[in-house]
Parts: sequence; C-alpha cells; structure tokens
Amino acid sequence: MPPVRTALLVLLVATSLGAAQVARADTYATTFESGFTTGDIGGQQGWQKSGAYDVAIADDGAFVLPLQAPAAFGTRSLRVSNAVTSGSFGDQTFSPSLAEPAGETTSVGGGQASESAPRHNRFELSFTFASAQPGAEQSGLATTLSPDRGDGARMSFLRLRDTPTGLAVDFIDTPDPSVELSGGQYHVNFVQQTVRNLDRTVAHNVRLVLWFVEGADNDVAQLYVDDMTTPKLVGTTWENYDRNDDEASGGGNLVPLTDDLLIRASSTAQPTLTGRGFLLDDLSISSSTATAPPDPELGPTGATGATGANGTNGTNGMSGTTGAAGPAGPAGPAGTPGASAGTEAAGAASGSPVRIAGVRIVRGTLRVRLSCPKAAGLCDGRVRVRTKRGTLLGTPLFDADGGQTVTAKLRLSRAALALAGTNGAALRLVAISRNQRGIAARTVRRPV
Ligand SMILES: [Ca+2]
Ligand SMILES: [Ca+2]
Ligand SMILES: [Ca+2]
Repeated sequence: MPPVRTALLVLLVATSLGAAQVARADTYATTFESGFTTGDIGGQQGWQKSGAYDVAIADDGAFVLPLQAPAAFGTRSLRVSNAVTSGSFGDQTFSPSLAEPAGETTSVGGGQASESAPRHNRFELSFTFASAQPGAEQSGLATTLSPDRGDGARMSFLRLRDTPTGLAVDFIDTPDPSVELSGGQYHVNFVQQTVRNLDRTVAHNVRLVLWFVEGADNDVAQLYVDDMTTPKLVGTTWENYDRNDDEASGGGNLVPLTDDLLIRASSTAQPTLTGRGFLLDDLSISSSTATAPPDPELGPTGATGATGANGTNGTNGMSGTTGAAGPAGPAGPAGTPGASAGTEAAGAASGSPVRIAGVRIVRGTLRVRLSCPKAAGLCDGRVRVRTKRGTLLGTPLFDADGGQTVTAKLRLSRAALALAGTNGAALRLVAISRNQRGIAARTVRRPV
C-alpha cells in the first residue's frame, strides 16, 4: 500500500462515553512498502533526516538469522537503532507533516506547522514495532518517538527499549506545572512510567493519543500497548514544560503545535547495534477533533476544609487578625493508574536518584556527600535542608558526573546549628536531581 495522506471523515466511537462523534481528520499513514527503497530514510516520501543516524528502510526478506522481520511487516519496514546518537534535534528523523496540526487555539507553529490551517484538539500516533533480533536481547537498544512540529518542540515522549526481561515502552510527561530552582533555572519535573516485560519474539501495537485541552495543566495523554481498548498508561502532554520551564522561555513559554513525528537517537551510542535495532511498520499520525476524556488528575472534590484557627496576636501591641475560614478542600489526588499487569506506577522509574553517602558538620558547615549512579550519566540538583519542624535552612546545589561522589555544602547559622543535631542527624534532607535525560528523581533522608 502506498503512503497516503488524506483528509477524510472518520467515525470515532468514544467507548468511554458511549457516544459516537464525527471528526474530520488529517492522516499520514504508511507501511513503508511501495515508493520506498532500501536504505537511508532521509529524503524518501517526505521523510527528513540529515544526520548519520542508523534509521533506514529495511529489506525484510534479506535479514539473516538471528535477524528477522515479522511476516506481517511485508517486504519493507523502518529499521531504527541508537548505533549513532547525538543531543541535537534538527538533523534527526522526522515524518512528513500533516496539513492540519493539533494544538490549542494559542499554540504556535514556529515556522514548522501551519498556523492558518484548520486546527484539531487530538493527535494520534500509532505503529507496530518488533525487535529485529527476536531471539535475544540487544543490550542498550533504545529509540525515542515524539509527537513534534518539526524542530524538536516535543509534546510527548515514548522510548522503546530492549531489556533482559523483554521489550519496554517508557512514557514521560510533566504532570505538575510547579517549578523548582535548579542550576539557576526553574524547571518542572519529568515523570516516567513504563510498560515492561513485552514478549521480544512478537510484534507489538502502540497507540499514543494526545488531547490538547484549552487552558493550562489539563491536557490528557493515553498510551495503548497491544490492547487498543483500554489505555495502559494515562498522563498529560508536555504543556506544563512549555508553559513553565525556563528551558522553554526561548520560545516565549508558548505551547507548540503538533503535526509530525520525531524519531530521535540520543543518549549513549551503541555502535554494535548498527544494522540491527527495532523494526517499525504500519505507522500513522493523524489530527482530529473530538470530545476529550476527563482530566485524570481531577479526582472527586474533597470535603470542605475545617475552619482555620484564630490568628496569633501581632507583635508591638497590634492585634493579629482573625484567621480566615479554611479554604474548601482541594480536589482529591489523581487516581493512580490501574495495576494492570506489566505496568509500573508513576514515578517509580523516574530518573536516577542520588545516594546520600554521608552527612557531617565541619566548623559550622553542613557537608552532604552525594553519590551519582554511573547509569545516570550526570546528576544535577540540589538538597533541601529542613529542620525537624520543616523550617527550610537552605538549598545547596550539586553537579556530579555519573559514578562520581560530590559534597553539597551549606553554612549553618548558630541557631540552625542548635537544631541540626550531631552531624546533622536531626535534619530532613531531600535531594532532587536530574539525570542526563533530564528526568528528575528524589532521595529523602529523614531525621533520626
Ligand atoms: Ca511494511
Ligand atoms: Ca511540521
Ligand atoms: Ca491545555
């Protein structure tokens, strides 16, 4: 089947609502068969790739064991490995763009997606993937896929990995709009969830649906793996990053439109995987307009909060004001994803926590020794130092390479020293650290 890009009417059956809606969709779909030739994907059928990454149209019939393609992939598929990687975006692999992007009314194209074309609130990526070496693990194999607009302004993130226990799909989002200071900049927290232990000997179907909902902190992302009726993972897009993170300030903290797919090879290169990797087939991206599912972060409304206590009297003879009535209880917490088999809870796999290797006080300075795991690549973060009662004493920064141990230092006042206990034993320490991939993790040492 040749690649098709067409605007068509589709009937979307919103099973969760039990209602049917008609949505106009713009779709690009391909099985990488006719029109493609074996070799570099760059320049073929509207695909872009100018870097020397190992992303190519494979001749599925030419594989020699232990390499093998699923019969369902036909004569050609897209082979992707991380034999060559870089930190760049513009020279990586991009699919053709949709004519009609997806985003909010305020989302921006940045010259990469049409701002004048009809705009949709839903973006769907779907594909089938398999290991090119189904009989044994390809150690270190990983590739990332992101709905994008053509320049690395990603709105979501999937990573396919091979692991000793099977294939895995990582999903990373930014569930919380709040920022924390690190390295002189304010950053949101990236959280990883993983669908793991997928059978390496068969192909798997993946569908990622992004719902761009007008307003802040309310987008919805649904990740389906193999079961196309119930999402394995539910989260949000990267809008909280775009709107709030200092890294996105260069774009004016505006949310990008989405109209294509970025396949990116980053992190540590695995040269031995040249000519191997994952095979992708039956790939499509589409934009459409439909009714979004409810924001999974909004649980039921909590009970009304208790009335606040009276204010304390002010100093210098001024009476303190009476405390205001307590605010209404906040919305309940987000429901955790269901405990479906092979699914890992949010945050459990997030980042690479540092180890607090030792705490001392030397001549009035708190010294916190932090070990950065080698696998993290680097640990960039800070330690929140609080008393037992929660008073923040300071937030020393640290920056370590993977495998390195560094010391974060905080000069303590006389009053703080009195509360710190012997060698800081009475202090609560929370180390928040980003690894090479920018994923944050938290390590807590409670007071004794
Ligand atoms: Ca094919
Ligand atoms: Ca584009
Ligand atoms: Ca939104």
